[in-house]
Formats: sequence, structure tokens, C-alpha cells
Amino acid sequence: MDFAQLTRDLEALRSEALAQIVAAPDTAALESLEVEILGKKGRLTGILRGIGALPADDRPRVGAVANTIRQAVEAALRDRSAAVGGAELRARLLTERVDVTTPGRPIARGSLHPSIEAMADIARIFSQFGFVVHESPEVEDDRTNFQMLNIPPDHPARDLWDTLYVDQPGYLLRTHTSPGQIRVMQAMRPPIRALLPGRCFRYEAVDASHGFEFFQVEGLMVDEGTTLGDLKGLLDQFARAMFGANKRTRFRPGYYPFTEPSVAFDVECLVCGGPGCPACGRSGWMTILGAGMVHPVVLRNGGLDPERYQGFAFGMGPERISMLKHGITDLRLFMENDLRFLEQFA
Ligand code: 2NM
Repeated sequence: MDFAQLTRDLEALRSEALAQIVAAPDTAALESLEVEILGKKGRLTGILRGIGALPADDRPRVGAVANTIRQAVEAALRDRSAAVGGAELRARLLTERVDVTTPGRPIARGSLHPSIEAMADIARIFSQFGFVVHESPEVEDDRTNFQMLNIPPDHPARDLWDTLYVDQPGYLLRTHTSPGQIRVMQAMRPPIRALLPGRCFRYEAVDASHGFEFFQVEGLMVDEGTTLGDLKGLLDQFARAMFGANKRTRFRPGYYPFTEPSVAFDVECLVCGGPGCPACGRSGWMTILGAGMVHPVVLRNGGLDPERYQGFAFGMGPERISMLKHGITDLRLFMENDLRFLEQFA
């Protein structure tokens, strides 16, 4: 290999490469030409490998020629790339169309689960009476879930709450949100107006009106001179806000270990309005919650002096409230997450 031969090869490469570049039809062809000519294993590098066989004096001159060729090839690639690129863009703009008047794809909107919707409604109504939402743990200790609420171990009243226990001795899944009220009493001084919404658990055979997992919303008010009349007035306002103005309501005697007296609170049948129908068991009334005056022992367990303070508490199931309101007859629908059911609340 001599200097003259190498220079001839380089000149041949230059004219051939430039011709190919000018003839390249598109961007893809230019990209492969660039690799083929200037790449690490390309034709230019291939020729320059012969440079080592030349006398040292000749090498810089060949190097200089190679550099001008590289620059010429690069410039030709740039020019041709701009030309075909512009043509390709024009072709795309002519063939592709964007219809800016196409309507957007509808976005599927979720909705509140009816249990949650009922809880939110309940919380909104009681918040208008100054009740503040508190939360407490779903895993409770036996003391707070039962004993502090005047339900001693082995007391027959425990049968009212079939309990799911956890591995840790002395701990269980709360059977109601009442232990949260104990925690509120222990943490606050009156006046207390607390609302406790939350998930509760019971060891139940599931049927149309029993779940083993359900929500509860409980309220607690404690102050000096709080009476059963205050409770009745508050619940009347609640029933009317929830089910409609001027609905008649009534108290019936009830039983809970943690309230004395205890009551059940009924609203006139939402279906027949009084005379009696299948929906109300022909009684004309629907029970919406349980309530009562907080037992003095429970007030004391909450750190409050029952000589000075009185209180009332109430508890309800948002699922039951929702069933009454919407005419739903099976509680299991709330747990199944069947979209055909849930979408009706959108
Ligand atoms: C109910 C019915 C009646 C209640 C009582 C208390 C506490 F802690 F203050 F004693 N919390 N919740 C209560 C009373 C709950 O649910 C049907």
C-alpha cells in the first residue's frame, strides 16, 4: 500500500459516498449510509487502516485528506437529511388528519359506596349540631370494648355481641364503636359532642339483615344538665334531615348495658307513612337507631363525675339507614361489590 493508492481509494470513497447520499430516498437510508461510511466498522475507517504501512512523512497528509472527506460526507448527510426530512414531514401532514372536533372519550366516574354515602350524610347532619368526628382502633382490648361499657366478663349481655377475637389474648375486633366513646371521654372534658363512624365486626351467620362486618355511627353528648329530652329533640331533627321534614318519630323502651334508660328510636314507615304495610311489618314504624342516657358507671369509667355530668349516646347502622332510605331489602348487597348494585348510586 503506498501513498498514491491510499489517496486514490479515499477520493473514490468520497465521490461514491456523496453520490449515494444525494440519491438516498429517505431518513432511514441516510442513517444506514452514515453508519456504513463513517461508523467504527465503516468504509472510511477501513481505508485508513492502511495508513500504518506508509512512511511516517506521508501519514499527516493522508490524515488531512481523510478529515476533509469526513467533513464533506457529514455536510452532505446534513443537507440531504434536511431535504428528505422536510419532504417526509410534508407527506405526513398531507396524509394524517387530526379531527379536533372529535368528542373526548368519556371518563368513567366512580361513586361513593352506599355505606359510605350514608355515613357522610349522617356526619354532615350531626356536624350541624356541633358533633365532631373521632376515630378509634378496629382492634380493641376487651376492657375498652366491654368492661368499661358495663359489660363484665361472662355477663349474659355479652351474647348481644358475638365476638371475633385476634391471636393476642385480651384483644378482639371491636363489636361496636362504643369503645371509641370511652376513649373520647377519657381524653376530653365536657362539653363533649363526638361522632364515631367506623367498621365493626361480629361473629354472625350472614343473612338479609346481619353481616359479620358492617359500619356503625355512634354519637355521644356529655354536659351539665343533659337530658333525655335533648336526645329526643336532636334525634327528631336528625330523622327529618335524613328522611324528610315533618316525619313523626317515637321512643320505645330498649335495653343496653351502657345506657339507662335505653330506648329504640323509630320513624314513621317511609313506605306507608303509618297505617302499616309489609315494609314495616304492619306496625307503621321503622326502627332507625338505639340510644339512651349514658350509665353513671360508664361516665365514671370515662373519667367523668356522674353527679356533675349527664350524657346521652346513640348508635346506628349506616347500611340500615341506607336500606330504609332506598328501599333495599338485603344487607348482603352492601358487601358484594356487585357493580350493577353500586352503579345505581352514581
Ligand atoms: C348504641 C345504643 C345506645 C352508646 C353508648 C356509648 C357510651 F360509650 F357512651 F356509653 N357509646 N355508644 C350507645 C348507646 C350505642 O348503639 C346502638
